[in-house]
Amino acid sequence: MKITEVEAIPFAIPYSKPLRFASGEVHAAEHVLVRVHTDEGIVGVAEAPPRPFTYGETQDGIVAVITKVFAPQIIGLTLLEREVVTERLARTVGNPTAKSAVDMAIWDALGKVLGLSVADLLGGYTDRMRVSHMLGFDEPSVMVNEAARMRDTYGITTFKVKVGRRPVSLDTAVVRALRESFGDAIDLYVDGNRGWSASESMRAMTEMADLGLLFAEELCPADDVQGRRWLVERLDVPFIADESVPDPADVTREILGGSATAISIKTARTGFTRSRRVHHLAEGLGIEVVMGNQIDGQLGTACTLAFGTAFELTSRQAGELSNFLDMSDDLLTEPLQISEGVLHRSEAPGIGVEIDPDKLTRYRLDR
Ligand code: MUC
Ligand code: MG
Repeated sequence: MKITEVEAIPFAIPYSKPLRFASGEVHAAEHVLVRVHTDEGIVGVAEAPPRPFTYGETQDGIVAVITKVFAPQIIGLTLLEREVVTERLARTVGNPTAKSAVDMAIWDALGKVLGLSVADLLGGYTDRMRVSHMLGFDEPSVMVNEAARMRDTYGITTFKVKVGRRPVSLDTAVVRALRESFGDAIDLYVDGNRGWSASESMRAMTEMADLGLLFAEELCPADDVQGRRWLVERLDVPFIADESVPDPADVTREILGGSATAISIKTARTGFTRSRRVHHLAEGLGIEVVMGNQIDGQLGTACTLAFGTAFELTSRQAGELSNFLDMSDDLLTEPLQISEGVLHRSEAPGIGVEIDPDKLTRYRLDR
């Protein structure tokens, strides 16, 4: 069970439809595939999505920190020493998706060695999650058509609408058009990616007060400390902290400080080991959780699903598990299948998915 090698392979797969939101936009999945090899020939995999606009990481930086810093720190440890790995990686500041991919690839390898799924190793609560689809910036009619396509093709009825544009009416018009088109047949919530000020957020939420939103997420920056507390105190829906809570300590600070009342857990940024800490903390604080999407490919989505299905709290709400549908292709041998608005997890050992070697050869950037 000894770790013998850690690979970080950059790859790029174009999106068929770019995703636009207040803090940035994504046209291609320029991610890093992490492979952790063991002395028994088992290989664990996971992917790191660079999000410079959220965490400051880049594809080249992720490859460099994994191969030059993390690999030498963990080669020789066993798959059971995950807390030692976590402690060693924590010596480097930042780099959340690079750390998380290494952590999840180790869990994948461990599951494969034991013949057990990661979801069962973590908690084994359920085998499925309802899916929530994220709608990026566009005209109201385009976003309504996209939601209709997702409902008709995949049975998805929960939508997270990207907001944070100016004037706020650009976004409130979209949410209203969605509600008017689908009535109560869909659930809606909004994510501002820090695009608005606290007062703009309040104005937008007041305008949308009759639209029955489930949640509001990161409408304004957590660094606007007083403004955000003022906003959160006045809202009558849970306010989800996402990019403002990359670590368990941030969850504690934001929730106890009154700057959020719910959190997004993203395995892309807290792996399995630290997501478990975040989950336990959320349970202890008594706050709601949504399994978020770091604009993941299918491998990253399988990781989110593995973690989300492990616990009652993480599987209660629809999880953001469908952004890969906007990619032109992927790396897996068996594509994930969403039907009737639900994604079932694989029973196979580890994360439960396999990388297609031909696809990897086609999309990798280092050869
Ligand atoms: C999300 O929930 O915010 C967009 C930026 C980011 O960091 O994650 C995505 C989705
Ligand atoms: Mg978000």
